[in-house]
Amino acid sequence: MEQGVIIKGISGFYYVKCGTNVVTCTARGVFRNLGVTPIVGDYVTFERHASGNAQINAVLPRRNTLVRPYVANIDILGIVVSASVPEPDWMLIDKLLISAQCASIRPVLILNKIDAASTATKQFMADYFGFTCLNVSAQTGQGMEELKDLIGSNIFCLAGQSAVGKTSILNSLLPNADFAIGELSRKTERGKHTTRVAQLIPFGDGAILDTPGFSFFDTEYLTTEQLDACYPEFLQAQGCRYSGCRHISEPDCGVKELLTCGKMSTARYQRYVIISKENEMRRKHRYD
Ligand SMILES: Nc1nc2c(ncn2[C@@H]2O[C@H](COP(=O)(O)OP(=O)(O)OP(=O)(O)O)[C@@H](O)[C@H]2O)c(=O)[nH]1
Ligand SMILES: [Mg+2]
Ligand SMILES: [Zn+2]
Repeated sequence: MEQGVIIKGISGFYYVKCGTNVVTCTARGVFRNLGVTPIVGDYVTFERHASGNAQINAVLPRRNTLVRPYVANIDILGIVVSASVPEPDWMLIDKLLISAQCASIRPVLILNKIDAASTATKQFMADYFGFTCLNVSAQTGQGMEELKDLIGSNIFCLAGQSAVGKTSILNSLLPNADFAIGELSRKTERGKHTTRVAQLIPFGDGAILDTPGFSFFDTEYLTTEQLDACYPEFLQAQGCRYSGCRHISEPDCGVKELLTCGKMSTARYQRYVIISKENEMRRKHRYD
């Protein structure tokens, strides 16, 4: 039995990196019965058969799993935001921040295309109190040294909307890489989903995962406490009159006081309320 890490999966075939080799494996039928699908980032054991086929036997316990993008065993989630086009979807960004933190993955915000930045987007980034934010440009190379330092020996996953420049960043970090990048649609100024599958690429003592862009996303079911723990802003709050305060319509709410004294952005708070209500809906449906 050998062990390796899945670097890519395409229609039932898994590419497993084992030392310097990459072995193409299928997964045993038993996975389907157990409802376990091996995913990129998984450590697996596999066996080579005399026929030349190789088969994954087991997925080793995961340190963490993300659903969007669907990858495992990540140290840092690099949430890539475009400083120009496509226009950032801040709700998607907030939800990605939440999902990373709930999976005990450190999120960092990477503002790419800083060479073509709109002032509005730069201002919105200031709303993200308490998170690491890096300004970079895959085009000019600005900020790439800092990004390299940040990646270090970590497993670093790039995530975000289509055409924010995830693959461009990867190409810029790897001197000889030439992964396909895509234009934006001229009419809609949106991405064309150039990267189709997640891929793990060794990088120094760590690795980078490039993933397909997406625009729709729901967080896992969360309690108010779990959700609140994802907002570093709330740490500055003085406390709420009611325990179990949802910070929506309750009187003497410490979180709402943050808004009046400018310690939390109104836009981020408004999205918090939407996410909180979505979670409440899901909680209700769970017990129906
Ligand atoms: N001005 C500018 N354009 C950039 C920069 N980085 C990427 N782009 C452009 O943005 C477009 C999309 O880049 P990609 O790297 O394909 O974006 P992606 O996030 O990988 O997109 P998907 O694979 O579809 O999810 C391309 O036209 C790039 O040339 C940058 O730093 N500055
Ligand atoms: Mg891409
Ligand atoms: Zn409150």
